[in-house]
Amino acid sequence: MEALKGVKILDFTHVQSGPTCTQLLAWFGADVVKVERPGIGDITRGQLRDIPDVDSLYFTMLNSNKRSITLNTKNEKGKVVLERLVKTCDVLVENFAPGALDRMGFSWERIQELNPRMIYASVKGFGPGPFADCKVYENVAQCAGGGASTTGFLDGPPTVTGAQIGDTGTGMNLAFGIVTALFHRESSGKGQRVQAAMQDGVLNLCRVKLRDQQRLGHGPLKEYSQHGRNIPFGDATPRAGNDSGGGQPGWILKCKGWETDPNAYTYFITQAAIWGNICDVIGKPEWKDDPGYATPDARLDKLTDIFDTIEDWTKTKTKFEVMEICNPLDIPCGPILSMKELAEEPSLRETGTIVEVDHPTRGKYLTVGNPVKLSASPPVVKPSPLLGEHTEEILRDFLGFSDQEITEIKASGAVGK
Ligand code: CAO
Repeated sequence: MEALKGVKILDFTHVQSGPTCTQLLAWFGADVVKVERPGIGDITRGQLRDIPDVDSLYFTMLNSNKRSITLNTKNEKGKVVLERLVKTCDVLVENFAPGALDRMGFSWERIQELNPRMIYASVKGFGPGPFADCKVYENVAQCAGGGASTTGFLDGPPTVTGAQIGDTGTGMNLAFGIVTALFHRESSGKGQRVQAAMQDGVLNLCRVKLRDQQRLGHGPLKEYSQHGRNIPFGDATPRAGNDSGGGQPGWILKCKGWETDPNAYTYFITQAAIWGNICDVIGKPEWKDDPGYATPDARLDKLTDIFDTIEDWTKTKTKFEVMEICNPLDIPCGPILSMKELAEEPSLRETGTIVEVDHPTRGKYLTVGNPVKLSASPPVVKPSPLLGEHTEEILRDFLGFSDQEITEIKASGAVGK
């Protein structure tokens, strides 16, 4: 049984952040109706295309399990259809530039008048404040949310990460807010406004860096390798390379084959509780009782040398051999897995974390499945809709327009390919 069966979502989202949210709700079984501009649709349909005239992977990987209706919401008949959608649905999700929905004539006040049970959910780049009116994409959010200033190496520029923490991260926050508001509506009978800003989402994911910002006021951050290298701290949380960010020092180390394979590396954590196991495995049993190495505090100023010594050992093993040897000894470590390795990993296919989908015009492709697993409601990932694929059935069956009305709507140009 699909957990969100019966929940109707008016999906006014585009690009990545909003579509991530509504795709998650669709995977959980909500009926997601994606409203797209006739002729154009979500801009990502045509971006980064790998096959001519076929919806891009960018689009298909963000819009599975949805239905698509084309609708020009600036056309008078289009506004009538949008009004019916607002009255029919439980949730409206949008991530337009600030003010776009108001400019269409659908302010929060109007939406409440039309449907007091409506949950109106938005992603914006920034919350209220100096940048509230700005348009924002992923990397802007990473930079404005503290991700970039704390990512990269000390002697390099601020760096963004390939993980879409601004877009997908915020989309997930919004989905959580929507489900919470739906839960609240059960007792209150009323909808509410749900807002998630990308800057807020990134900053939330960077909380350990805000932690370190405050700790800086009380002395150097001793677990940062910068400290061991006697480089003074400035007044803001620095970039920490591959330092672990937690209380247990870690670093990325070369493994066998690193000279030719860019991903022949492992992440290795020198967890205090198993220090003795690490000393044995790397052939340094004398470090176990040496006062200069025996305690975490004593090791802090030698971390670079310690990781160099561990690396002398990891370089003799493949990243998988390191894992096989270290795991039984409870030494936390992890291979650096390439996208190729992840795409081919059978266990991720078995759990549905990566799925193969058959698309009517593209054929088979890989996409991510739901990263959240519900025991009673396992999701089935279906292909994304073609532009306007469900226009007719949504007008007729979902919104209840008569044949005559549908003819008039079509004649007005409000819908169409
Ligand atoms: N019918 C008629 N008009 C429509 C329509 C439809 N079905 N769908 C959208 N439009 C109109 C909007 O009303 C808007 O018109 P106005 O500017 O006249 O109000 C116009 O299309 C463009 O919308 P937009 O400003 O949202 O799109 P953009 O490409 O210029 O900006 C983006 C894209 C992502 C920068 C912006 O939407 C934004 O900042 N969104 C919030 C933050 C966000 O989600 N960013 C993440 C995106 S993923 O990296």
